[in-house]
Amino acid sequence: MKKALITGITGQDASYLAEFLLKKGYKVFGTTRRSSTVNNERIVHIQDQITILQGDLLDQSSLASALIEAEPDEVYNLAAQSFVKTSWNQPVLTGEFTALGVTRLLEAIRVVNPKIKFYQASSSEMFGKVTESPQKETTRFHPRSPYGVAKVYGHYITVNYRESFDIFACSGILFNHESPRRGLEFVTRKISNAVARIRLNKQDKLELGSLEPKRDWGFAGDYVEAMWLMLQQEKPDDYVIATGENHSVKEFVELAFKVVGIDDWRKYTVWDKKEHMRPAEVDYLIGDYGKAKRVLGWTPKTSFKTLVEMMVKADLEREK
Ligand code: NDP
Ligand code: GDR
Repeated sequence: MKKALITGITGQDASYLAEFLLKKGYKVFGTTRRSSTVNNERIVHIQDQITILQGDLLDQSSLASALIEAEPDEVYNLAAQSFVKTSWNQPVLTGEFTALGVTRLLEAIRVVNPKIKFYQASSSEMFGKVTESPQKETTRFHPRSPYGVAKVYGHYITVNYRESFDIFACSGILFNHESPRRGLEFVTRKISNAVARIRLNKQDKLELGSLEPKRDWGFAGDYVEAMWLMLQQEKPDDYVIATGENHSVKEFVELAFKVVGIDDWRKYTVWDKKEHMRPAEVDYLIGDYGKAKRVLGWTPKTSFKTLVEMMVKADLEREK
């Protein structure tokens, strides 16, 4: 039986990856940082099948202890301070978690067992102010937030440990992926949740920043398979994972309201609100997943329309 350890097991992606690996017959371990309240809503349905260990990206010895205890074949580093906007309020902490945290984990792997295969959750935010479209593995990075800068560090330290110590380390450059389990502060879930609440007369308005940014939005459940596939190859490498299609925030809003039968979305939406704008914006992202398709045999399965419907319907159920 193969063993996998996932950092950030309470997060969106980890919940889907854990389900996926359990179905493949893996023994799954997940790390959490200590918290004074229970924080397991995304994994409560599979919690009795997972072994939870304590591990904080700020504390290298806790990561080494988790590796010693779990003895994993594969480690998926999904833990991070992942909300871009917060990274301007907490730039140093974001660097500690999202950048140096990767080195702490790689160092723990190097010392405990360098044969462990490693997946790093890199991001399309590294492309930032894009220099070409669609973006692929060779596109130059120009991050636009402390989060994006931290992810560039995480990406290159992964490449460096692969080249320096021959560690099987892969970096998945994933474009935005969403689900009904997405955190409420991210724009897609903020919209789906507000639309459901407006439909049920529990909320009056949806307040947003700019409606113009375009993102390549996929379904998280599809993307975790690509993470696993990267670690099943003969050689470690880096891959862009995306849908190859992008849509504006405005299109997401329009479609989400349509799902609940509201055509006049403008009546319920306020935008260009200063508190939701960012000091530097990423305007346009669209990914080329050609390499992943060619080498991994991976393609996205869920369309934009299906994703929006899935999220709005799940929020309607929850809010009822
Ligand atoms: P989430 O924000 O849902 O989950 C992040 C996880 O990291 C949570 O479990 C959180 O724990 C944990 N965490 C945060 N800080 C620490 C710390 N110091 N030590 C240990 N754990 C910590 O993120 P997603 O599931 O959406 O994303 C997973 C990864 O993929 C992240 O690294 C993200 O940056 C990256 N990514 C995500 C994309 C997306 O569109 N979803 C796209 C590209 C990359 P807690 O519950 O305690 O806060
Ligand atoms: P992003 O996701 O920054 O792309 O990072 P987010 O959903 O926060 O923003 C997407 C775009 O929508 C615009 N926007 C708003 N965003 C939020 N959160 N709230 C608003 O009210 C709002 N109004 C407009 C944003 O400015 C932005 O342009 C996500 C995270 O999961 C990262 O961890 C991951 O690396 C990247 O996706 C790929």
